[in-house]
Amino acid sequence: MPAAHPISPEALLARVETIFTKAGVRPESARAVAAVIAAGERDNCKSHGIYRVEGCLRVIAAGKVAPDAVPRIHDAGTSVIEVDAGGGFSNPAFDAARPLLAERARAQGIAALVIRDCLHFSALWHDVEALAQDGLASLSMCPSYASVAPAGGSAPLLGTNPFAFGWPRQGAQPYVFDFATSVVARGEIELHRRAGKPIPEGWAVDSAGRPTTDPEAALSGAMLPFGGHKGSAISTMVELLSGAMLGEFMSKEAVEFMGGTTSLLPRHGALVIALDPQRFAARSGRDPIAEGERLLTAIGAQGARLPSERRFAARAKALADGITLSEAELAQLDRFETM
Ligand code: NDP
Ligand code: PYC
Repeated sequence: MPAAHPISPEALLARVETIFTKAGVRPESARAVAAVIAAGERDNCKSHGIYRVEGCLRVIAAGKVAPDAVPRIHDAGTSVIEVDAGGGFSNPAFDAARPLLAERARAQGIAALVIRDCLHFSALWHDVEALAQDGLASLSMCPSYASVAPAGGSAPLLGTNPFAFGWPRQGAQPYVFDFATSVVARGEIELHRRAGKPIPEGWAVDSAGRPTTDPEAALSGAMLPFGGHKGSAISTMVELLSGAMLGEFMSKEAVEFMGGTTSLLPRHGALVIALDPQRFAARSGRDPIAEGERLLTAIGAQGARLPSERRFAARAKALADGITLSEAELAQLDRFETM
């Protein structure tokens, strides 16, 4: 499909926001959901960019997300803050609780945010990057829906369970990594299916447990964890900490709640842990950000790139030149706007 003329990040945000508002999402939530989708497209993270609009609309139509839910914060003044998304999208719930999370982390050194009962479809870097802008380090994780076999197994049980980390830097973009604990995000395989392209070997097995490069067979089979038993263990940790520990759905229950299909998006909880590096380092007399900087600079000095560098470069280009969408993507936005 030929590329069409570029659209500015703000214009894309406005278009996506309009689509969600028209679909009945309350304005504050439509803004938060559109912001994370438009940011994904701006940063060339296609698996969680505008491709996700269609999936969100499908979940709204299926009645599996509450588009008018208002996030409710429960704060007992301790280091654990809860926000109940009320079956709505996770993004407005995070936005609502972020200032309190940051304030509590600064006051106590560490604070955790429990997001309850949310429809979670998005990339996690958005949240850890925001906390890094608040001067905080953070970890973020959530289950997804059972689509990944544990290392040594061949049937879907774990989710693609994303895990992200953010670290603030002075005078530079924060250090941020954010990855699915499967070899790639499921969205990546869905994009290959859509483009009619085979997937690389090692991403998935078919329903008989045989290695496959066919995206269709991969989606009906099982995806594989990254790094064999290591990724499998991190994925299991994500299930335990952000599923079992919170009393929220794990990935198997999330897919069951969606009627056994991964064509909708998963509903479960999420956990975000924020840490104030200055509080942790206070008695050492050393500056944690400067110490961190020495390491990050040394990594770069070896010619290695830091995670998110590609993303930040894509962002700079999009801010300067706009975002180039294909004719098909623009046509789909047109269609959604007139629905
Ligand atoms: P990628 O494998 O594309 O990237 C993972 C991370 O590694 C990024 O931070 C990336 O930075 C970095 N990276 C990639 N290549 C290099 C390299 N050569 N050197 C250094 N760093 C590198 O992501 P995934 O496919 O695993 O995940 C994509 C997204 O899917 C994530 O944002 C995740 O949150 C989301 N997701 C969401 C789920 C949900 O349930 N909500 C479930 C699963 C995934 P850079 O971006 O700069 O390339
Ligand atoms: O891409 O793996 C994925 C995913 C699952 C839920 C949202 N994104």
